[in-house]
Amino acid sequence: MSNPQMSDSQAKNPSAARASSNQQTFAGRGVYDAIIVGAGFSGLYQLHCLRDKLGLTAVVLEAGDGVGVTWYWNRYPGARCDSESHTYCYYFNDDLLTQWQWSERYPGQAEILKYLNFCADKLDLRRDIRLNQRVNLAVWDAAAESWQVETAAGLQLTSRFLITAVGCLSSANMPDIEGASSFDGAIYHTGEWPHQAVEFSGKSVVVIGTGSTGIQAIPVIAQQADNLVVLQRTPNFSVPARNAPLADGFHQTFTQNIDLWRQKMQLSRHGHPWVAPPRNLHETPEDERNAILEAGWQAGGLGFRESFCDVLLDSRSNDIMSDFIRAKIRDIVDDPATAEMLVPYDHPFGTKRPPIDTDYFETYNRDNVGLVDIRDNPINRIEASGVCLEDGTHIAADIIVFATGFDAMTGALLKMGIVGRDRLTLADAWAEGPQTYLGLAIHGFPNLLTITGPGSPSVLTNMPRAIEQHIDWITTLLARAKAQSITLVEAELSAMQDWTNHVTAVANDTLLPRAGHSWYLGANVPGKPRVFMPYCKGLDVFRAHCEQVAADGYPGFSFC
Ligand code: N01
Repeated sequence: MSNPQMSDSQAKNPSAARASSNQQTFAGRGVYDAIIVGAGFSGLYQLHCLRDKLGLTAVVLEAGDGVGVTWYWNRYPGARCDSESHTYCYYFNDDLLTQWQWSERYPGQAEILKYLNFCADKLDLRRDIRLNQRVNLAVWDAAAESWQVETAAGLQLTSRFLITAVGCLSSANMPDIEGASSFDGAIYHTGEWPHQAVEFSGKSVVVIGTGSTGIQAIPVIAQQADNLVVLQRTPNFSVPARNAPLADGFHQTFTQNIDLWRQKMQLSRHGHPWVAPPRNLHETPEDERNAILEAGWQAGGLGFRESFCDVLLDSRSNDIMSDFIRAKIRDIVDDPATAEMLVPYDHPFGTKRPPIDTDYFETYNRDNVGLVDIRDNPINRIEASGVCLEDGTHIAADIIVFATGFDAMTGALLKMGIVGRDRLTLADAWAEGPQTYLGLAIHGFPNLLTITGPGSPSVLTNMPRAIEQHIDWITTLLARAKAQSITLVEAELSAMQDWTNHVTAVANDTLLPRAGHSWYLGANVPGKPRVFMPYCKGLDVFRAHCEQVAADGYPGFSFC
C-alpha cells in the first residue's frame, strides 16, 4: 500500500513522506495513507499503530482544541469513569502502565484527560494531530481510490483509508424545547460542558435526566447549589461506586502483576477484570443469595451485576436482583413518596446501562433537593425564569443542566458527512438503522474503518479493552494491505447483513431489548430507528471471532 499521491522515493521513506505531506497539510492540502478522526483513546492508539508500527503516513483530525474526545467534552461536575482506574487505560505498553499512577479507585475526568495527554506526549503523537479540525465532509473518490476529507475550518486532505475514532457517546442529545432561547439564565449540556468552572452557589438549578451522567452530577451540584430540582422522566437503577483513594502500595503491587490483570480482562465478557461465577441467581438458596447480593452491594461498582451469571438472561433472576436494589432505594431515601418516585419499574436491572454512584439516592434526603416526575407531566416550555410543565407548574431556575445523553453510536459518524461509493451517503445507508460488518466496516464505503462502531461490543465493555482489540485487528488488516499492495478493502453486503442480523439475534436471546427506551436501541433520540446497536455476546467471544476471520483470510471482505 502506498499513499495515492506519494512518489516512489517518498513511499520508500515514510518519514520523508510524512514531512512532505505535513508541509502540504500546513498549506491546506495533504495526502496520507490514513486519516483518523478523533484524538481520544482510539485515535491516539490508532495513530501510534499506523505510524510507529507500520510506518504509514497518518494524521489525526480532532474537533476539540485538545486531545481526549469524551474526556475533553464531558467536564460536568462529578464526571468520573465507571471502570476501575488501573483497568481504564492502555495495556499495549507496559511502560505507560508503570509510569502512570492513578489516585482513586475510579478515575475522575480531569485525571483521565491528564493521562491521555501524558500518553500523547510519551508516544510523541502531537506532531501528527491537527486540533480544531471538525470533519464535516468525507467523500469517497472511486477514481483515485481515496477519501477526500474536509473540515469546518477549511482543511482539505486526501487519504487511502479513513478511520473513525469519534467515540460512541460524543454527540450530545439536546432536546428541542420551546422557549429555550428566552431563558434568562444559563443552559448547559453535560456532554458539552464549558472549560471554566460553573458557579452553582447561590443559584437555583434544574437538572433534566437521570442516566449515568445525571446520577454522577446531581450529588455534586446539590452540594453547591442553593436549590436543586431534578426532573426525572424514568427512574433508574444505580449501585454505589464506593470510590476511594487507592491504598499506598497499590501501584507497586499492580505493576508487579500486569500480566495477570491483562489476562483477567482478556477472559472477561466485559473486558473488566472479573468473570461472573457460574451460578444462577434464582436457583441459589435465599439466604445465600441475599448474602452474595449484600456483599456485592457493599463492594460496589459494575461488578455487582456479575455476582451471578444469569441476570441478563433469566427474568426470574433479574427480578430478584432488581427487587434487591428497589429495597435499597426505599431504605436509603427518607421520604417514602420520594423513594417511590425513584424506584425503577419499567425495565429490568442492567438492560439500560447501569449507573454507579456516590450518594445519589442519599442526595434526595437533603433539604435543598427536590424531585419532580415528568413522565406524565412533561416539560412544556422554557421561559425566562425557569421550566414550565404541561400542567402549568413553573419551576424557577437560574441554571438548567441537560443530562440528556447522546445520539449514541451513530450520531458522531453521521455528523461527519460521509459519502461512499456511487454517492451513497452514510445517512441514507443507515436510514433503517446502522449496519456494519464486525462493527468496523460498511458495504458501500470502501477503506472506511469505524473503531467501536455499531455492531461492536464497545459500550457494553470496559472501553479501552474493546478499543485496543479493534485497533489491533485493523492494524493487522492494514499491515496485510501494505504487504500485498492492496488498495481497496470493503465489507461484502451479505457479510454486513449477516453480522447485523446476528447482533440483533444475540441481543434478543437476552433481556437487554426489554428496556424499550434505552439508547442501546436508539430509542432516546426522537425519530432514530430502533436497532439494538452493540454486540452483546461478549468481548471475549467477539475477539475470538475476529481472530478467526483474520486467520481464515478475511471472509466477508473483498480486496483489490
Ligand atoms: O445519558 P442517558 P447519560 N426530557 O441517555 C433523560 C456513559 N457514561 O449521559 O430514561 C426529559 O443514559 C432520559 O430519560 P429516559 C454511559 O454508558 C459513562 O446519562 O429516556 N428527560 C435519561 O434519564 C451512559 O449510559 C460514564 O426516560 C430526558 C437521561 O435524560 C451513557 O454515557 C459516565 C429527555 C439520559 O440518560 C449515557 O449516559 C457517564 C427529555 N427530552 C456516562 N431526553 C463513565 O463512567 C432524555 N432524557 C465512562
